[in-house]
Amino acid sequence: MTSALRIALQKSGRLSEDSYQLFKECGIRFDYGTGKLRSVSSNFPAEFLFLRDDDIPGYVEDGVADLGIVGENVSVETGRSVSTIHKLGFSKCRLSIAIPRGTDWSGIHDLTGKSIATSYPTLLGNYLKDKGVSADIHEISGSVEIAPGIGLAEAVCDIVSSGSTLLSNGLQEVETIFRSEAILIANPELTADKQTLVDKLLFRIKAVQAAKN
Ligand code: PRT
Ligand code: ZN
Repeated sequence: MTSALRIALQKSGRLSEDSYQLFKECGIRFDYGTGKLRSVSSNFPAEFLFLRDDDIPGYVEDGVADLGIVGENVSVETGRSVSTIHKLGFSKCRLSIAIPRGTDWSGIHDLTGKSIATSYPTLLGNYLKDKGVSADIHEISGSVEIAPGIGLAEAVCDIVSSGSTLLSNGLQEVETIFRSEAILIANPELTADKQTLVDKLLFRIKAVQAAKN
């Protein structure tokens, strides 16, 4: 007998509702939002695990889950060995550098020798290295936008969607370093049986997306 696909979804956050809706539109039913941490689908061979988004790439790399939905920003930042098998088109955002409003800006080299607060040290570090800029990356796990105002850093590098959080913290966006959306990731060594199930699922996802365009 084929074992069910294990699919890791964000428990509660910006990816959760759209991830659930996607499976619903694919005709795959499971309990969601009940507080349970796992749920077996009643009409597709799949079991869903509800986790923090940051943990999903690791679970997929280790094979605890076969598939997962995360932001591309998180997948790249964690650097886990997972395959990106499909872009899902929701939870779009960008990772941008921002500085206090009114500060002069002539380009990324202005950050040389400055300190930048971020929750994305890998993505930022790679970008700065690529541009030949040497700056001090200060890693913090949340409320990054507050850092310049309290003297913790001279700039920030954070996720932006509408831009209103930057605005209300007196910051201006000066450079976008990465564009992200929700992606479907997979363990790179799925069994042939599981790959057949993934292909079935992808076929449905593509049909749902095509119907929307
Ligand atoms: O609890 P858990 O760890 O699972 O969730 P989380 O709090 O780490 O993540 P969550 O739910 O906030 O975001 C999940 C994913 O959604 C991110 O990894 C991104 O891929 C994507 N996403 C899309 C966003 C945003 N839009 C977004 N606006 N993630 C975060 N934000 C934050 C941003 O950090 C900033 O504080 O929203 C604020 C800015 O929003 P604007 O609209 O004011 O610019
Ligand atoms: Zn998270």
